[in-house]
Amino acid sequence: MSVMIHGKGFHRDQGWPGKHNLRYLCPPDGPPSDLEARPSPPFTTPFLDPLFIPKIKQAVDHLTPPAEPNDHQLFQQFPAAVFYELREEEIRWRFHSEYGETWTWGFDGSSPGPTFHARYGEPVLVRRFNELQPLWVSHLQFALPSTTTHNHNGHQASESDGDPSDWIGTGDFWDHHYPNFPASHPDPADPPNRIYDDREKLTTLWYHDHRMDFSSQCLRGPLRLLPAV
Ligand SMILES: [Cu+2]
Repeated sequence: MSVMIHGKGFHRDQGWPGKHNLRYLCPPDGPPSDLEARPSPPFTTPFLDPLFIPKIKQAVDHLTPPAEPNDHQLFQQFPAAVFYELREEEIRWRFHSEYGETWTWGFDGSSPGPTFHARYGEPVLVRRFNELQPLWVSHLQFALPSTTTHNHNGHQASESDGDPSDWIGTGDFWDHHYPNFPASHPDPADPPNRIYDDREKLTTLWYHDHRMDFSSQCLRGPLRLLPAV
């Protein structure tokens, strides 16, 4: 069979980008003999589906129980007044119209999860609930339903950073304090003063599961940092 892949001008049976790199894959049980004939994940036609645009995450009025300021190293310095609840769930999802529906994990019912819009100078607190099915009940047998979420490249204290060993199990929640301040360094002429460099400001970040030995198991989503208003 010879199928033109849209926009690329090459054929499935004539090779595809990265095909020869398959020999470098080292699955723990050894590479399947038909890896090249039946690559995993299977082919999809690029640019066939409209891009999935995650919902914009909406804040909640308050958290119950409230966040504990003393649990966060930077809370006094950057008190959060905007609160979010984020839920990790097992969901049915279709990643591409050429695939069937499959079980996966998502944040707030989608994969990737919702987009957070945050602003510099506006610290937020995200309460993340692990509502995944317990081990052996979950449909995903290759992942562990104990999770920790890292806001990639965000400047946050260690307890909010999604440390690989800070995982929580089904039914628990974890509070992440995101101070949303730009990178800075002490002013050499006046050390208590800090110098901010606009070139160090981040704009689009992503958050993802960060559990030790199971990093980035299905759970991910975008976060946009917008200029201060
Ligand atoms: Cu990361």
